[in-house]
Amino acid sequence: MARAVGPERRLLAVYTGGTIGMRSELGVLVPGTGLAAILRTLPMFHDEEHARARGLSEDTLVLPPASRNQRILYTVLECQPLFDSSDMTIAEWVCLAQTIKRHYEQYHGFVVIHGTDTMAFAASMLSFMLENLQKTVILTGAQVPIHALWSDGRENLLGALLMAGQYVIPENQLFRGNRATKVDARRFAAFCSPNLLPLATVGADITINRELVRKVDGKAGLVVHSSMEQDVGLLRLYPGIPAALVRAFLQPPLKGVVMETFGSGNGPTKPDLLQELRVATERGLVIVNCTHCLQGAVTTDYAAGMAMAGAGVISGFDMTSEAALAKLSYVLGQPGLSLDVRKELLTKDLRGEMTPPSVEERRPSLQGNTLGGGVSWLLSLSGSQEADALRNALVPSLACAAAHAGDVEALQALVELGSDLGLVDFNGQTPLHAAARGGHTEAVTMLLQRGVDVNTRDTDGFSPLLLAVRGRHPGVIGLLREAGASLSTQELEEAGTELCRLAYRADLEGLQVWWQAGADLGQPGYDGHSALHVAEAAGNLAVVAFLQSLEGAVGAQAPCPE
Ligand code: ASN
Repeated sequence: MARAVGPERRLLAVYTGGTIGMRSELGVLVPGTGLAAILRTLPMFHDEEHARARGLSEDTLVLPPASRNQRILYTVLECQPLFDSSDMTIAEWVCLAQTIKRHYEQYHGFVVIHGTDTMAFAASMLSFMLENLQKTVILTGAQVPIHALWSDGRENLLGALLMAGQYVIPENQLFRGNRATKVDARRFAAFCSPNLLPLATVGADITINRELVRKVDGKAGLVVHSSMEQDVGLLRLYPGIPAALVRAFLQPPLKGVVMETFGSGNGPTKPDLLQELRVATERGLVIVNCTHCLQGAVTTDYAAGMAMAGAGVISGFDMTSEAALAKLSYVLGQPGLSLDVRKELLTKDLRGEMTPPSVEERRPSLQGNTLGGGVSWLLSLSGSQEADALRNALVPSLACAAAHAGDVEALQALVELGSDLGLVDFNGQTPLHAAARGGHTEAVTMLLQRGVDVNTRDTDGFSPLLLAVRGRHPGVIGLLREAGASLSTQELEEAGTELCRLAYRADLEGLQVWWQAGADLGQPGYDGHSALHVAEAAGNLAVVAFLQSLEGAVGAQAPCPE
């Protein structure tokens, strides 16, 4: 950020509509043409004497001197048609970005005069469309028309022209545009920037918050990204929202959704709702989680927040919904990127729109062990082809190691990286096998919530359920059975001999986990004897009692939970 030098600063004021230039027609406000003509009559906006003495052309206005040796000259470019900003869409904002590009070399800075209702969306969209911006672009508007006796329009527009003329701030507003949101329909202080301090405050003096102003990269030229995805939407959750309604909203052609959740990114944990989210994200729909609170960020502090992440929803951290929608539109509109790279871009700060927690803050446990270090390192790789190939090769083994260690944070980090947790490692095992073998209920829950295949077999034909039985993990067995896991015919047939061995050793716990997993405890061993025969012969009375207590004695199977 630097103070602009030179005796004359030329600005382009692009007038798109909004209350600032509106007129009353049949008792309602409608967009009004001829803003430049109104400004020409107001001495604070035009120094007619100076314009004449300087021989300025008809379309050029000049402000009275703001500082001793500098004049701000500006031209109003009136768009056709003019809009109440409620009618603006991505297409109009693309035109706006292209207008700025067309006039970029001619002017020192730009003021966009826009309706306030959707100004936060406009500012966010422009922040993504305009890459390597090296000139100031300020959006301004008003709550009351500029020609009214008592209007905020004069102060706002004058402030914007002075800021854009005197400072080089490659940002969109005195608030950073992609951090602002409209919070009042009537008051003059209509906007706030809940998660970032203002870039500048205007009082008797203009005070610039220098550390917050993004640095200009002097070499790179302006790039306008016009291919913004239009099939993006915004869904606000409310208590009791039906899964069917969410399903209806998430249908194609929608490609990206900003989902406004409660508090720190929490949502209902109803299985049917989570299932709809999971189905949609697995289909390739990108969902970004933003809090509907004005201030604060999305976290996974609560199970209700973790459930969102588990369903494949990406954290929007402290982004406003407006910024998140614009970012989605930008990231999904970029041609030729894989879905994983798009998702990764969404978690990164691209234009100062969010404050992602540092890797250390996000995954404190990752730093203390080799596994976490590996995941952090993977996260830091950028999206080159080599990096992607390396990542794809390492992810399945790392995911299995994380699952076996019950390290849900590492698994979550891999999910944020866009990893598929259903992939198999060199043993043909999935993370679910590893978590089941390790007896980690939290990891198993997380994997099941992500919809991994519960009956997948490894290269030896073993299912996660069999590994949980062998590891004697009743908690995991319960979760797997609830999710529809069952032992295969081969696993059941082979169980007979094992059951007899357990009965001979009076290993009641071992028999119980087989029963819990749905095995037929009457299954004979290799010599045709059942576990009950063996227990009776060995005089293991507790085992005999247990086997007989099962409904219909042996031959009964544990009921599969609904
Ligand atoms: N409806 C108006 C608009 O957004 C509101 C305003 O500018 N104050 O265009």
